[in-house]
Amino acid sequence: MELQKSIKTIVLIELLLPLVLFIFGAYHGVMQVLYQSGVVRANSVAGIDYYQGLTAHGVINALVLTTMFAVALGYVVVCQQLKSRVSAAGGWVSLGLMVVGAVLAAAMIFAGKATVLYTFYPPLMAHPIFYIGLVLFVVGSWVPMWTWIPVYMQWRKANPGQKTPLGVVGIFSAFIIWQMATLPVAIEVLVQLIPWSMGWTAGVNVMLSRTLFWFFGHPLVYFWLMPTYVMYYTMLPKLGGGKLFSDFAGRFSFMSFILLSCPLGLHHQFADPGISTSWKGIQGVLTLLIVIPSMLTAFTLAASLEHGARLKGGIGLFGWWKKLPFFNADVWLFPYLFCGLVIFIFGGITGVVNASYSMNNVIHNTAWVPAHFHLTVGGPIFLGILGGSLLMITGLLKKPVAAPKLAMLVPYLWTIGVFIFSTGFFIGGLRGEPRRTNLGMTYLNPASPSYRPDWFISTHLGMIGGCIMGLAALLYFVVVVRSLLAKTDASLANTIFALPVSEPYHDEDVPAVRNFAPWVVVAVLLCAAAYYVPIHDILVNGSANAPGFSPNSPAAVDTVH
Ligand code: HAS
Repeated sequence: MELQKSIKTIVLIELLLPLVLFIFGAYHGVMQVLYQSGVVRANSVAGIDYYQGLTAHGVINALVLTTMFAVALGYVVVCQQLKSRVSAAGGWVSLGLMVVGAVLAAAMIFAGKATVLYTFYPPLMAHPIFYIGLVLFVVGSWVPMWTWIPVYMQWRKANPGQKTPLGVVGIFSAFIIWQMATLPVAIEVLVQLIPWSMGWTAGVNVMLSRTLFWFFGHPLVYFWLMPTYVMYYTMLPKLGGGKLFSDFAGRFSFMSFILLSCPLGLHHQFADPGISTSWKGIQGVLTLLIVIPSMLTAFTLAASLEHGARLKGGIGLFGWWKKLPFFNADVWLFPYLFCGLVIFIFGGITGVVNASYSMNNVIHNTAWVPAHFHLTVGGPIFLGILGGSLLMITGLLKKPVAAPKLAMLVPYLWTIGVFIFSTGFFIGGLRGEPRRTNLGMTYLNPASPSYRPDWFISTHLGMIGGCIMGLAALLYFVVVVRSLLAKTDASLANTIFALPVSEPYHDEDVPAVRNFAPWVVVAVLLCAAAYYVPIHDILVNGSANAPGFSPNSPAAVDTVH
């Protein structure tokens, strides 16, 4: 069924607007590696200083692009797979709130009044409008699921006994995680940060806000991951010429993420004071458990790809790989998903290193951490967003993908870039290179007493990789703009746009993964169990409330009004 007209317009705005913002996000990414390597030795370029640029890079790429894509994909999957219409009014309200929120937050960042990085931890203080923008953005992103639920309930009534389509399970799992995750950060922003930035409270309990942030921050990464996992499970096997090896594996992975995404944010706080080591240890173990759905995904997708390749005549233990459509421009989407998987192998392994309490001591707050997350959010998720956006934009506008060969090369170029970038950052991290630091001004400045020539190679590797990633992003924009300018394809105009959906090879029917409710209940209980004591300890043992700071000065600021 064709997407209803208004929802089509909403989805297109949700895909195109963040891509426009991404031009700034990508530019500031390239600027980061230039500052880091000392190629640019300055505090600011074109009136935007280092930390402002880093904040824009993180907020645009990690918060706005990812969330709007999740909502857009959610609309298309829910409407297509449930063959239903959804509330257009809800869609406009959601879009309006997200756009106003994103614009307010971006305006504060570019005005230099919200230089607080994407984690906005206090005591760094932003202008209240930045926090209000974030609140509007998040509330806007809540609305779509509330409008999808009645549609889903009607579908269940009309289709008794039928399994919910797998893509819908993935989208609902993502947004359930999002609802659960955003409650603690809503408390942080509404109760702590807005009153503090307004000057109504003298200080803020930094430990509490960091803990509330990471209660949100880790499930956030799985919210980023889920739309790409939906594409992996529902589209990739078909693009590879085969079927999804196990339908149950997909459902179980999605449901496990609901269960395990939230109660483990303390692994970002292993180095924080005020939280007992036992609770850090417990959440560390839970973190290792969340590797299970991803390993299950790895084996299931590998088996699905093998199935497709063997159907096409692939033989031998490894010979079947040759039959996958790596360089077939007709299936240009395949490399976006496949390269993401290859990158994620390394993102996953380094995640396990991070989660290991003792090894975390070596890498925490070093360049290792951005190396890890560019192999996760900057790898599979980002490539999924690029590929998925191009597919939906051209599909909904009934236009051909201009330059499909170029479109196909983008993910390979990005992969080369991100591997070089991360190799440099991993090596640097192990040598103590700090993250979030304008190294060119001090450590890589031969005139400085802090000069560290041993960081030259790692930062320059990062710079080369970052520039290749910038080039890949540029080529992607060439494809998008050329596709937008292309004429509507007459043959496409008469066909209904639909996302590819893989059939299952094993279509198991396991009652445990048919219903969300038990998973949500256990997830809420697990969160309560994992956070009750740490938050209680922070509140009871207390810490002096901190005044606000800006990253450029050691002196406290009253407000940034
Ligand atoms: Fe992470 C820090 C632990 C996954 C993102 N992570 C971050 C930060 C971000 C981030 C943004 O425990 C920095 C936050 C900040 O600013 O401070 N992370 C993990 C673990 C996992 C993990 C255990 N992270 C992610 C994902 C992210 C993400 C996903 C984004 C979406 N991470 C940590 C920890 C820290 C951290 C600590 C704090 C560090 C510190 O000290 O600050 C796991 O979920 C990973 C499981 C994944 C796998 C990989 C499965 C592989 C697959 C591919 C299969 C390939 C196939 C193709 C089939 C086990 C599915 C075959 C092809 C062939 C060629 C063979």
